[in-house]
Amino acid sequence: MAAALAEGRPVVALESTIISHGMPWPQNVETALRVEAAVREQGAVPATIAVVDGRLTAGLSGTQIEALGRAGTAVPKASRRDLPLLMAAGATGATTVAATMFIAARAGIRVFATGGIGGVHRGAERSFDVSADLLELARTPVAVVCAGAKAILDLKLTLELLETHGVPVVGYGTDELPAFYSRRSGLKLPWRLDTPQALAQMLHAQWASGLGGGVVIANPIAAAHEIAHDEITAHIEQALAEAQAQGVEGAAVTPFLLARVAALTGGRSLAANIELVLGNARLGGQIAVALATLTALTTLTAIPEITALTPLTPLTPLATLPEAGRTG
Ligand code: PSU
Ligand code: MN
Repeated sequence: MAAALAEGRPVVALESTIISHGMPWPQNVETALRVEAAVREQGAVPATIAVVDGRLTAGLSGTQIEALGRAGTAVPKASRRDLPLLMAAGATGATTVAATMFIAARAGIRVFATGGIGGVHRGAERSFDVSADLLELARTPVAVVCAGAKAILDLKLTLELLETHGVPVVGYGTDELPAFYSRRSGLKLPWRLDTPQALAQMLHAQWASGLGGGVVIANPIAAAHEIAHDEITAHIEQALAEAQAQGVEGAAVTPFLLARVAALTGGRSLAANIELVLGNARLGGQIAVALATLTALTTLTAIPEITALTPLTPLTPLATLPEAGRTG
């Protein structure tokens, strides 16, 4: 993994909360290994990320992935705020999107594939429960390929907060924000791109110009694996009601809701979850490969000013890309 990065080869980061908290054993380990294989099939190198014995680690071994998966929720969920404590204690933690982005960026990895991101929770105007994933997206230069976010969240407010923080949310082959199990949420996205090359070009423009920050690449679940919006909504409403009745708060909210929705939908939701993560891993691999080709022409960090973008003339300006279109 380190050699791949040093040589400028494409690398895709993968998170570990999805392994220990997002899926049951043994499907979690099977999926994590299949996701790594899916990245490799696209010609990129996978780097599963976690805190292992206090070390921020990008590129877990198969044995380390297996250990995280077997331990399940006994491994603490690690978001950004937990990293210094785990490091100081020499402890192990399963990294969320926020913590995975931070470690990926430190390792020089720009593309990260996962299932769904955290966001603004329903009722956040009272609870203030807003995932650290959104603020990490505002500050850390990593593109997160996901199937949108689960409708356990307030997806409209999630988009509003990302807009406030200047985080691009780009639909891959879609005009709408996907809602994890469902291809559609009814929420229009401002931008849509239809090829990994166009996505790579957009990422390159963002980082070469000094804009910095993250990007959400929203890749809808394949139609064959989708669970209809109406079907999932009833289960989500029930899970939310249970969380409220039981007074679930803080970092426990997301795992509680994920587990309840999974239980209420039965095995179907797990199958859909696995398929969408695999789809995101494939797209992440393709984007990383395209981005490595572009960045080989120039270096991201060596370009402090927008005027320095002129060396990029071999690239077609984004606005004129035929597959790129403003949708909203
Ligand atoms: N949403 C999912 N599956 C997940 C998560 C979110 O559909 O596994 C995990 C991710 O690791 C994400 C985290 O970063 O939950 C968000 O937790 P919180 O809302 O506490 O920030
Ligand atoms: Mn939260």
